[in-house]
Amino acid sequence: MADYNYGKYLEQFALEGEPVSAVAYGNGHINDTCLVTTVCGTEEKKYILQRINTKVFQDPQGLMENIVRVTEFIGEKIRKRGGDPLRETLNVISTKAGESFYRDKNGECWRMYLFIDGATSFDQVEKPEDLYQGGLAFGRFQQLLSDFPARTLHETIPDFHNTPKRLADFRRAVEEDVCGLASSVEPEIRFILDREADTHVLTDMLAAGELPLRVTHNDTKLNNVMIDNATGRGICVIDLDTVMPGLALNDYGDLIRFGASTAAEDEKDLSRVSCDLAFADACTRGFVEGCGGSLTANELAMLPMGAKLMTLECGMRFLADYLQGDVYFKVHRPGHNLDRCRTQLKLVQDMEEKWVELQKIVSKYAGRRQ
Ligand code: ADP
Ligand code: GN1
Ligand code: MG
Repeated sequence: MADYNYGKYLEQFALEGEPVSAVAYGNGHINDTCLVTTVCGTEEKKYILQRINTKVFQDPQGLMENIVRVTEFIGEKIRKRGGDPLRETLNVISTKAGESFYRDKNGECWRMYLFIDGATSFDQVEKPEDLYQGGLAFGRFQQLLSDFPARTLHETIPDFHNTPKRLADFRRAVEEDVCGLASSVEPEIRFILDREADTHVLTDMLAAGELPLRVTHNDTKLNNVMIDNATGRGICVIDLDTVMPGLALNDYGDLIRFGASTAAEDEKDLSRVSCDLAFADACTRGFVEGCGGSLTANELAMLPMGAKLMTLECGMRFLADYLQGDVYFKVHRPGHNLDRCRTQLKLVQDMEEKWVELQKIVSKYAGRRQ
């Protein structure tokens, strides 16, 4: 966002105080995020300004409508429970015209949130306790939305976690091979195609009525939870762009994909990448507890499959993007998406080798759910 003149966006919003700085912030792969500071008398206020990625989210109006409704719904519950709705949910700052976002004359869409101060979003796991807290926060988030009218939510990215559809998109990227890179990544392509039978296991169960459709977050990376610096508690789930009807298994799966990995998502040295069972244990304990006994027997039984499929799906999305010339995920170096794909495939392989242990972890917490 370095080239933007933020002033003209900031003046559109109903902020407290005068903006004094705006700096690029965070490590998301999708939106452009900026930390804004204002001064109000002797007091400083902080906000988040984001440019919504409208290539990825093509209906910003529907997306913001979802976010406003979901955050108000959660905020109300937090208030009733005596919590702090200014820190325990995102708070959208309206524009001076009373809108939830501002569309500039070039069609770019901007939104603002209150900044959640005194809390950290971890890009890399530092300790299992953070994973437990992350799992707990995402499980609770799903619970808080269990009585939200799911059908009234806009589907912000259609088929977002439809893994068979993702595989079809991946195949097309390989066949089209627009950058002429496919022959250099044959082992990775083969690894993915060899697992075709797995890709539709959960969607088949959903279609057969064996898994429930819930309101889910759909992007449950640890860095989408704010962990309170003082208490160590996961206080707020952020990055709500993909909240829509989905599978609890995908939220669990993405949590494990990112949280149980021993290395960064873009680690180049694959010998450092594996699925850590203590990390997986902490994520599982938190998530199952956070869901508060609501997961069905089928959901519990399929949790390891959720972890494997979310990781495989993410791997194929990174590789498809590499083959298509890095058009979706932000990249910071040549081959970045390929490096990311390779970590995901390494994790899938490791999960397959540790399948029995992963099932044991799930059984341990599944038994305690009532
Ligand atoms: P992306 O979709 O690009 O991942 P996010 O909404 O997750 O965008 O924001 C990117 C990062 O900005 C987050 O990982 C977090 O560090 C920070 N962030 C976003 N919203 C807030 C907020 N309200 N308060 C504090 N930090 C935030
Ligand atoms: C993106 O927005 P961010 O960085 O939290 C992506 C997720 C991927 C993730 C991989 C809308 O998440 O689906 O799992 O990168 N979000 C979208 O790190 O595509
Ligand atoms: Mg994010």
